[in-house]
Amino acid sequence: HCAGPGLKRPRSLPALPLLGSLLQLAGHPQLHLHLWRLQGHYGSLYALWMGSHYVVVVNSYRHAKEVLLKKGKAFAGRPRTVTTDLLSRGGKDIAFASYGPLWKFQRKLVHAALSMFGEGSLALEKIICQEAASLCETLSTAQDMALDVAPELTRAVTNVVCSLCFNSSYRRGDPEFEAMLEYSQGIVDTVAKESLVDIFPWLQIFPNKDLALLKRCLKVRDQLLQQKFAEHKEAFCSDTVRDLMDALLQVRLSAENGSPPAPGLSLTDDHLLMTVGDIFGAGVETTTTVLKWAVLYLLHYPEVQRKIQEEMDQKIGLARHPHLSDRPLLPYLEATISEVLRIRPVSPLLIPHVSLADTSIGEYSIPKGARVIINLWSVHHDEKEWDKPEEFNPGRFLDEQGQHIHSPSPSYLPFGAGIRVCLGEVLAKMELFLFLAWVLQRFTLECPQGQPLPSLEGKFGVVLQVQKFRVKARLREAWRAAS
Ligand code: HEM
Ligand code: PLO
Repeated sequence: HCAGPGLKRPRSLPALPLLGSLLQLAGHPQLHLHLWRLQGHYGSLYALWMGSHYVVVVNSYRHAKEVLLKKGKAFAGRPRTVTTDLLSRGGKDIAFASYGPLWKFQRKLVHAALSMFGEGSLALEKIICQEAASLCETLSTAQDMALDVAPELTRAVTNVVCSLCFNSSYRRGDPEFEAMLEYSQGIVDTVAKESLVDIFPWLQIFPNKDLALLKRCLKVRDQLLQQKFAEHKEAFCSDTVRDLMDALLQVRLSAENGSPPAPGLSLTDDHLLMTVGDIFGAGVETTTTVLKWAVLYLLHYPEVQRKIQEEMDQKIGLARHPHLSDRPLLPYLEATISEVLRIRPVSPLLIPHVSLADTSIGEYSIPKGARVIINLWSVHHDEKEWDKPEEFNPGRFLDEQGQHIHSPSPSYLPFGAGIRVCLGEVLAKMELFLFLAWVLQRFTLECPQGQPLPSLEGKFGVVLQVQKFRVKARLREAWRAAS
């Protein structure tokens, strides 16, 4: 393509015909770290070829904000890939659907439904607190044992989204929940990793272990979604909209009665299913991942944990449970959550964006159809913006008066920004605050005796995963004395 006047093309990694820049990428499973390191040689914005796809990698917040905010609409597309097409039935969801009237409509619907049932509502706070209480119950029965907290955290979070999406919940050991854990792990392990099948779609004609696993997991997920869908259709009554599934059915009903999302367009069953699937999947995997990272960092930084507990003892005491309205009282806990989201971004490369027209980023020309990867890891670890970026220091998110601030640097975008910004930010922050506050009011989390501190290294994928680890939850003396 032709660079416009005054514009230049991004510097490109070496590329071979057909293979593209594969030789520079192969053998680096931690793609976010590799793309971050390549800046040293190619500068903060560079290009590469994934097979026949032209990809631009953005590592600085200025360019990231130009893509997401200033030119949000020009970069609002999504690529089609083999794995995300399987996950979303060819982009019939929200996250992996390209820009268009149906995507817009689905986003608006979910946004409205989330504000109706969720965000800020007392009903939702009550559900989260109920799950927090049940989580604390489990921790106290497993006291002083080396417990794998991951399934417990996942169940707590799952039950919140489950009640939001399906007006249902899971008990401990529920076989449907165990099945969900297994299929979701399989999906996270295989989807949207810029893996070989996504770069070379023709590879799917050969036997491929990952692709087979993904298909197997999707079959289980689809059965589960389908069953919930059938139950909701059966019980649907337009007077009482109980959850997101009902809300979507309701909108479809009114579309059938003459108000379609856009002329000639309609929401099919697949669209409804994939939309709920997105919210359910995102609702579970993201928030759980952050909670796991938070617990892991608290094991590594006991002084941070102590400070959170001191703040809680002073501001809330031990005679009552934490509420959402306590958020302004607990700036150090809020700062800790912000720092976890910085140092281990859930979505280290966001979801790739695609340019919908010839355009530019900074002084670089970008052709229509380019895939743009925003490296959030680089944005959150930029040494020009963050003092000792690898150091875990919640204090960065406090001002001189000790109040929580959004960010000390503009180089902070844990939920993305612009028209593709995360739909679940408010919900996720409610959950993170309440779950951590409830647990830390009662327990001190420790590394089991005689075991080394678990690794802080993440595992790259569609979310930045935490490696398995065990925790000892010790009931706090103060709590024991108070009750
Ligand atoms: C998209 C972060 C929780 C639903 C995203 C994106 C990020 C993100 C970085 C991609 C933005 C982009 O591609 O430009 C997070 C973090 C979370 C979280 C850090 C937890 C702490 C949630 C929850 C939900 C959710 C709880 C569901 C209720 C979505 C959806 C999208 C999205 C549907 C796709 C939006 C679109 O493509 O239009 N999120 N998220 N997220 N998130 Fe979240
Ligand atoms: C997680 C595994 C689920 O089984 C399916 C699913 C649906 C939506 C995805 C989510 C997974 C991973 C995190 C994603 C989310 C949509 C938006 C979110 C990609 C694959 C983020 C962080 O961008």
